[in-house]
Amino acid sequence: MKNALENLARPSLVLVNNQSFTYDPYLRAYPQIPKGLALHEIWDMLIIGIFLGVRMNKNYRFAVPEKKKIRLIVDTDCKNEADDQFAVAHFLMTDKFIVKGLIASHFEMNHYIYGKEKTMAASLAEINKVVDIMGLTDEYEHKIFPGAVTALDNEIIPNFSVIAAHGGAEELLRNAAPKPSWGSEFIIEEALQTDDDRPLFIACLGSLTNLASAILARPEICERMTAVCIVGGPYPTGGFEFNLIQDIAAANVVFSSAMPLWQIPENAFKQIAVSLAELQVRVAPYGDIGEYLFTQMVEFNDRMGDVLGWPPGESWGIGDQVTITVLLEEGRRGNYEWRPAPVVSPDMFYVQNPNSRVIKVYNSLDVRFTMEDFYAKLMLNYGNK
Ligand SMILES: [Ca+2]
Repeated sequence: MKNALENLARPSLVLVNNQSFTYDPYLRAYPQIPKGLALHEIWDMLIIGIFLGVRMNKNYRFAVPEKKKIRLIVDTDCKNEADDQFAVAHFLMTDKFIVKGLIASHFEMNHYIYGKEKTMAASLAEINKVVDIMGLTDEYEHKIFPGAVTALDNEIIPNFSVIAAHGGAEELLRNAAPKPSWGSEFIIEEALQTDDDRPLFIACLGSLTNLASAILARPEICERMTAVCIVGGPYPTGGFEFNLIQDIAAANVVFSSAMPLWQIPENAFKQIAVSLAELQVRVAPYGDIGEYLFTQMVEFNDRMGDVLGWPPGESWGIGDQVTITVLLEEGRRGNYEWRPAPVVSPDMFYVQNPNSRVIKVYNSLDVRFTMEDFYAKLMLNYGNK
């Protein structure tokens, strides 16, 4: 297997690699977005922007009205299995989204391939790889950030029963400590900036550590952005779910916070099922990115050949893309309900917290809308390559 860290040799990330992803809150040494630009730099960016715009949108015979675009941060455990890569490609081909940054999440509860405290680095390398293959390296060079290496390390979980008994969002937030990273710092920076008042969303496709850390460090960001999270088992009971087990404490922070939350639980996100034959026909022929998305999924499927439980063999629950679905579709579709945010128990069951705020919980998602939009964008942007 190729070393997942080799892609970190890109100049903008050498510092990250050398520092082994440790974060020094005093140095604040994460890649800075330039605040002031010389005239020739602005001209260069305009030329690059025009070039990229033509390349990415040359066959879109429509334009998304500027006022209907949204700012977006994508937080992804990109190398965990094989579907985040599809979602990243879908986000970057969608004109409604102004992708301000991509953050790498850890998946430490599934560290067996990459090793302990190396899963975030694997995600970071994979985000860079997908962006490079799509030909967008220059556009996103300063927009890809390492997240936390491990989950929150606080005492929320052991204290859960006490916290739940006291109805406690406030107690949860008081007991939790953030795990700062360049990713969580970027969330805060983007949420608190005042230059662009278009709505800000964060799509969380993996563990919630980075979002929870940002909330704990600067709770005022909750008034300035909305979270769309693929997390949790089906209601009303909950139970095991992969993203949730990565950091149950972080999920409790997000549920208990004041940030508007659209939760997509497992019974909803698993509805986006595709077959490998479908992907061979609809994805693999379209550019280097189409070939990569398909082959990396087939390789992962082969690697898991002796694991009987999952994946099923020739299909995939391509769940991460539902974050795109809910941000693109009409809001009055009625495929969700409003529920009081629960507290999550150590075994991932939902415990009702009658004092909590309400969150939007999706119960169904449109597979046709999701996948046809993705296939069409892939064909329009990479059909001749
Ligand atoms: Ca994921």
